[in-house]
Amino acid sequence: MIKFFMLLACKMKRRILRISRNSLFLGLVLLAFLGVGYPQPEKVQLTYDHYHSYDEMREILQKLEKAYPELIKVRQIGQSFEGRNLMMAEVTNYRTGSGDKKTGFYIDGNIHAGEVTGTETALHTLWCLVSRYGSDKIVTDLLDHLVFYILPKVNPDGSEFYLHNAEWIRGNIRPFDDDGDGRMDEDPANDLDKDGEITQMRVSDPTGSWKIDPKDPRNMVKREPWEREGQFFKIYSEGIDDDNDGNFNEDGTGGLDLNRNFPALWNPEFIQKAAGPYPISEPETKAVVKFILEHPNIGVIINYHTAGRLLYIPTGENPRQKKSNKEDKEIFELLGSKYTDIVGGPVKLAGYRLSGMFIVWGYQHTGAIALLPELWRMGKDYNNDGQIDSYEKLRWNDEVLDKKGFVEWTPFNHSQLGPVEIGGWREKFVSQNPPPGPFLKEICDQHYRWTIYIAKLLPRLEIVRLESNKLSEKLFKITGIVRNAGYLPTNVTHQALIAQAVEPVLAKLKLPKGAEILIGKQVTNLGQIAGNSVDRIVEWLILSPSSGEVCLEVISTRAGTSVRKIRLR
Ligand SMILES: [Ca+2]
Ligand SMILES: [Ca+2]
Ligand SMILES: [Ca+2]
Ligand SMILES: [Ca+2]
Ligand SMILES: [Zn+2]
Repeated sequence: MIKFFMLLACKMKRRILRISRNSLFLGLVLLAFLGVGYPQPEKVQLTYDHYHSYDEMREILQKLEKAYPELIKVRQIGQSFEGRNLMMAEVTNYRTGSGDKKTGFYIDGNIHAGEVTGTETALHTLWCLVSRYGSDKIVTDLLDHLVFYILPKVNPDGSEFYLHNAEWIRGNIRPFDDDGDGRMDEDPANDLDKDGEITQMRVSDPTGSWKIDPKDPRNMVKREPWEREGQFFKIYSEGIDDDNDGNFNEDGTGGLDLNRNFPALWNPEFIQKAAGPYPISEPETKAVVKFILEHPNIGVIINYHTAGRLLYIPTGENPRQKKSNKEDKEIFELLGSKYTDIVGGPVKLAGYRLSGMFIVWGYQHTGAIALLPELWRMGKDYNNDGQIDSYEKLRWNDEVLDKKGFVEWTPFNHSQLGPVEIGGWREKFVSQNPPPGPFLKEICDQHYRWTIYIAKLLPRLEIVRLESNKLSEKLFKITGIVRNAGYLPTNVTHQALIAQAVEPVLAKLKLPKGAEILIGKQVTNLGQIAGNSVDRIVEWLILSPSSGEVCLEVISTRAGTSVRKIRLR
């Protein structure tokens, strides 16, 4: 502790020396500040130069919690298959009330093992929120009224495996029979050329269906059906056919897809591959579902993925009535168009072709605004036609990545295939995730800005006035004026009503001892209150022998709780 203060004093001294003119005054202010016993927390730095491992993520969360104890509480919401704690940061200004009394905004990343950009985006959002509290007016206001639940790694086992092995992985780590041959994980990829990356192998073969692109020999293109002359190739993923079934790398480590394991529109393996034996069969998905159901205040769910630079929104379909919720579709479209403005990517509907998806469950079963941004798309659309073709990718590799994103085809003597060439795109930190650095930072910034935009639309219950009028001796008229000061209704979505996920807004009046209500109810049901709507007026007639205090508490599942007191007079 003493060391900490000495360090701080040293820093202060250096700062004071730098300031020339008003140094005495400022110095006094700073010393007074120190003397009162409010040392400024050591700032926690967040870097974008690499992808954070599970331990590094945990350390960042713990450091932030230590630096901003009035804004963050870190907790574990469950454990992964391998026993890692699923670490979540709850972020709100605790001085204005506990999290469960505020609208909840849930954010997670890295449910797919390799989509580690989601972890960084979640950490960046967390870091921005706490480090800007007090200096940024909007963030300050949001943390005073909302609670963010941030889970940077839904699938920490898969994430660790992805970050520390050459082999690619999508699901969790639990052994899984990808190819249905009755054996689990029997043929993983192998980094034959030991460059830390699984790329591709091309093998000259007259029956092959690929050929070298004459426009760029790095590129492989499909052989035309009529082509007889020329050199043709077969392409395999880099590795050995460990089980000699003729396929390469068809059953690697793990394989169960956590984002097909949620309890909405779930289907068994023979319909939806990698869905798992039953919904929330996995500890990771079960923990997420349990947490969300235990926090009915959650009005928004953002589930970060990486492939495509686009936003998936729910269709807005209401499965009970087999029709779309018009008002919800409009909200999704609004958030989608804002996504396109800020991030630059298109918006797609998360159709029901894919079963057991988190956002479909989040929307249909809990009525949350549930969104799935795909954070990254490699390459550059040089001719602005909306597509990035292989030449644009290669040009981007040459000009922007200094040719480091593509492994040049290099001869290799394969134990089963004979002479092959190994090469192709680097998958992990070029194709699936951006190379660390400015690309990553930009993605984090853009999605943070979009998150703030959504947060600003959330409902906000306020008691704008509470009045007491003495009508006669012992007789008082109490008037409360209640407002939803947000844009969205107190139920957030229409689906929340269909799914019975929200309670009506209740106005509860607490009276001083011996008082009784003559007209009005102790608990008044205000139903749901639309955003930007006319104020609700609640009135009571009270008989009270003494001039005590009345307290009005207005409670909503997803629009927060507001409390106000007044003396009878
Ligand atoms: Ca197998
Ligand atoms: Ca497997
Ligand atoms: Ca390799
Ligand atoms: Ca095989
Ligand atoms: Zn994904």
